[in-house]
Amino acid sequence: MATPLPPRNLGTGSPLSEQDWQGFFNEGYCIIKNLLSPEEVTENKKALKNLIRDARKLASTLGPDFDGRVNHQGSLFVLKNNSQSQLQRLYRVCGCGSSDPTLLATSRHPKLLKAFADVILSKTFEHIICQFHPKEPGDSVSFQPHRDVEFRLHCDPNWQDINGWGSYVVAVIAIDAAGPENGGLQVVPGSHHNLTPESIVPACDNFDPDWKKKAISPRLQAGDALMMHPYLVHWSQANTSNQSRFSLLSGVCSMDSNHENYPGDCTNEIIVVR
Ligand SMILES: O=C(O)CCC(=O)C(=O)O
Repeated sequence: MATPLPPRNLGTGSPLSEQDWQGFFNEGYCIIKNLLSPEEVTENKKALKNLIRDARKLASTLGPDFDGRVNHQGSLFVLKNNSQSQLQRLYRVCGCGSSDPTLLATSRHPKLLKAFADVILSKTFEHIICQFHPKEPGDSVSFQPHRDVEFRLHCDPNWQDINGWGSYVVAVIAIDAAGPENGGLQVVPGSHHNLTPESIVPACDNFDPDWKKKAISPRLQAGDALMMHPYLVHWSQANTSNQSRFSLLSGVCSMDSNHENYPGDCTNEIIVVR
């Protein structure tokens, strides 16, 4: 039996084809090819390198073996130091749009906002995630299998799937090309079906061996964005290549789904797509 789909009312001006849009609901993800131009990719790469430079300076003030979170420049840096107070690992920078206007603008790229409206089924939504994941060669950063809704529920136990179709979407914007060799995302198509926030159990504690067989690692070119349904099981392994995998994550939710403040000054803004 075909999976039911919501009515598509906001496709005008969206970069998603009908097939992409249906893929988001049927498979749990879709890809926007060339969301960013090569010039935009270069500009964002520069901004992210500056952010790493800032993280290095910050790390030097935090002391030996620091391992934790620090608010800085309106963003939340999550990092680990070595015994010489040097940055050993930058896990992520939450709310990174507060540190750099280019990153904020990219996370709210006009084409992306149209795509968000198209899959979140509303022109009004809340921007809660603007996050940098550096995944540098040898940094050992990996992500266990999870569904993003687990994090939404962790941040906000009163989180609600207001629109009944997930009410959250994240776009993983590739600033570097990504694939399995540099710690790219692995997704399990179709793993998002027949779930509600109430029925969610952590995917890593309830790992279905079939997921490993079904998982695919979509290859992204720099400038592409992968949009994910919040109930889709996904994970990523450490980057064992010699190529970085910089990603900028932008996530939005339906109005009234979220009741919490997210890290970073630039988050929790209400966006209205014109
Ligand atoms: O970018 C990655 O490698 C994983 C990101 C992820 O799974 C997430 O933020 O939910």
